[in-house]
Amino acid sequence: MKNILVIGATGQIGSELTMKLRGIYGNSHVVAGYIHGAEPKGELLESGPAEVCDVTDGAAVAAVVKKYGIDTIYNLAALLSVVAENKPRLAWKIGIDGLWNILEVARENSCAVFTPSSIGSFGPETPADGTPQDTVQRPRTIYGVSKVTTELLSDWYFRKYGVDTRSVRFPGLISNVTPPGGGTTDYAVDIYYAAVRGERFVCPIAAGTYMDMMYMPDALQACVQLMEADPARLVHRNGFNIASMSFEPSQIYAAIRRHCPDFEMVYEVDALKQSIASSWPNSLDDSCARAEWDWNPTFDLDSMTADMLEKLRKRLG
Ligand code: AKB
Repeated sequence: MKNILVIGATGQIGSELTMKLRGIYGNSHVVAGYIHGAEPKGELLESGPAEVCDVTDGAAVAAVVKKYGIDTIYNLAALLSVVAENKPRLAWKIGIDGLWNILEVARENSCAVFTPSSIGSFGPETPADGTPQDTVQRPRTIYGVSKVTTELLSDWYFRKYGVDTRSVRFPGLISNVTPPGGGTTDYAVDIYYAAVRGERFVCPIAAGTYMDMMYMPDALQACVQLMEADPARLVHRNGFNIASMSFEPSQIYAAIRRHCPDFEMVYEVDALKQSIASSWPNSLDDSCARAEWDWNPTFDLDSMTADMLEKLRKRLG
């Protein structure tokens, strides 16, 4: 990788990934792509190039790719699961019509492409525990349908045209920098903000609902490590299962209570979020990622909780 374009650079993953990539490859080699209304600010804006880059406008993306001699695109443009369920046409336009544009630009300009998939690509018929890499994918959400399509279309571009497409299935991502917006797993971020602000947390997900989660530093490492992996070792390409922890609401609550003994949580289950969460696996088997590109996460629930609380306390006071 020499010249990288991050599309969605101001979003939950993009804001941190762009800075990590600039740290590795040099500030001037990583372009922050954003859309109007989500302009970069502060360090993200000042440390390197930034360009308007809307996935629904293929010609504009191609112009940025040519201008900077881009060879690698991180395509992070997407609506998360809950928002997508309420705006299905827009979710498809960004997730799939947009992906088509990106893959065409990549084909014409010899770029590698990373477009994340998700645990949302699975459905209720998928084996819920130790979900295998290659298994049933019959999601019930438009988000999941678009993620399965993302995996298949990306694989097809690799087989048909040799475009170097690679991706992981992200679990719920937990970060202390940019909050997520409109995901089913967002509760696992919101709960830390409530704890640090001294507020009672109202949990929208029912007790006993397990989902895979991951701390952002491990997720960023996965992106970089997969894109740097030796292609000769890759049996799979798009949609590697990755995992580092799986928990249900009372377990994250208990982990936070060890630091904040007065913290309170009550349940007020949100029907849409719960129906999505119940259709997703409990825990993925990530042995293919470990074998094919040495995936090896570092944070578990307790070490993530200690770090999240420390960082949020510093930032929020
Ligand atoms: C969501 O909840 O929609 C996302 C995801 C797991 O893909 N965080």
